[in-house]
Amino acid sequence: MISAGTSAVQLEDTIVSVASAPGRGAVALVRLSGPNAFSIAAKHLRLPPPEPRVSQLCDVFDGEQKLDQALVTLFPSPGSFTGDNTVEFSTHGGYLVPSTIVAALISSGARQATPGEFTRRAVLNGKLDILQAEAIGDLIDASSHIMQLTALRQLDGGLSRRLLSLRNDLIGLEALIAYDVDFPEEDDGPVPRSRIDQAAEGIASSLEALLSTVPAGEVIREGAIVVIVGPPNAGKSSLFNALLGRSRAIVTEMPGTTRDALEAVIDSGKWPLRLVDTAGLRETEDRIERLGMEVSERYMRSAQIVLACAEDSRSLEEIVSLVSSSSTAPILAVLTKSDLVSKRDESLLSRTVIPVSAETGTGLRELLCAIDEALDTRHGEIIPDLPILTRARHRNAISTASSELKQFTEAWREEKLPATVAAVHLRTAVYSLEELIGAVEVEDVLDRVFSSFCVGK
Ligand SMILES: Nc1nc2c(ncn2[C@@H]2O[C@H](COP(=O)(O)OP(=O)(O)O)[C@@H](O)[C@H]2O)c(=O)[nH]1
Ligand SMILES: [Mg+2]
Repeated sequence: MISAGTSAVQLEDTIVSVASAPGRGAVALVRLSGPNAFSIAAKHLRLPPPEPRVSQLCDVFDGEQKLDQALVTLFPSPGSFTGDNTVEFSTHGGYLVPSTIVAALISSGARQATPGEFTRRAVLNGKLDILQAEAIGDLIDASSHIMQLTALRQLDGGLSRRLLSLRNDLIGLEALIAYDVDFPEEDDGPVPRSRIDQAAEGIASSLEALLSTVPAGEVIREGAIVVIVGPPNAGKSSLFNALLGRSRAIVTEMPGTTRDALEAVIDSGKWPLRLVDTAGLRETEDRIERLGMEVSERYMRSAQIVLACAEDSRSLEEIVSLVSSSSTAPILAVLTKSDLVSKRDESLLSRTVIPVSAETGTGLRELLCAIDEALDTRHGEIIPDLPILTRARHRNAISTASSELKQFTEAWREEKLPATVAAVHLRTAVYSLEELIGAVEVEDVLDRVFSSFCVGK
């Protein structure tokens, strides 16, 4: 289990913080947690303390001065978020009221919590594992519905269970090797080599399956960069606005209006998209416009999808070939202003060109579907019940486990090393999964995980 024995973790302190975001709002949440939470709270309430887990409207005082009328709820240990005695004050919102209550509680012996300290205590008290704690951070930071779902699934323990079962399989494999080493001449014969091979292969392919979710996890977390490029005046900014469903980019009839890149998030389809409107690509002497085009080119290089836009088929071909030379991302050829396309041009439309009109809205839905399909092809479809790796920490630990397992298998198959030495690789693989879940002493892992948390969580 996790040891809490370092000075950085002062579990005996009672900590307090405003848990809601600062600013004007109807209500705010002040959280007080630790061994003295109940006695500290009692000093600021005149009524006898409320029943556990029942919210009660109480006046909150600082000495003789009334600070607020708040709903107060007591959560006795261990049945609280942190696992310690906890008091939650649902106070009136705004800048002043919650902070005066926090100040009063601090004057009675509580300490201001550090970012993520409540969740950290929940981990140290065994209420959550580290993956679940990370899921809370992800849920708070989620900017798309799929990130929200992924985080909730991880909070529910989906990824933890998957990793625990892989860890147990690895330990099973270790046991087979140990048996083989200890009793090589048993009556039943040693453990058949094929059994060990199969067990190792099964685990290796499960680890690979998890690793294969990394690119999708990255897109889910960050959003897929979808860059709109094309010659000036092609209707790129109009398409950007139409896809966003609101006016964001400046649209004019003057070529060269969009000089920088504009980015906005679309979360209406399967994948979260970071749509980028860029400056038109053309030969120019204008220094600022040239800088804008350099930004376009940079975006194109980091894009997951490029929408190559033009209003006639000849310039569309040109822009598609220009994009192919500077981006490895899938390119969707988009024929803009389709409301203006002449009959002759229409006959040229191939199935690979998506005609859209920002003016009438025609083709926008088809374009969004094509983007989702291209992302499915590139990153694999999002399978609702399969855990997805969304953090570099996960990827690193599972890569380590996978490569250690490979080294074990090679050494074992070629009988290069004694089995006991080969088994050291298995131990390292087990350790890296345990570190990922937080089943070993991992103060530094905790520090890394909680460094990005907000205060009050
Ligand atoms: N008829 C029609 N005109 C459009 C459409 N999209 C853009 N335009 C016009 O084309 C001109 C250039 O549009 P804009 O979005 O600024 O192009 P950009 O330079 O590629 O960003 C503007 O006058 C727009 O009103 C469309 O779908 N249909
Ligand atoms: Mg523009």
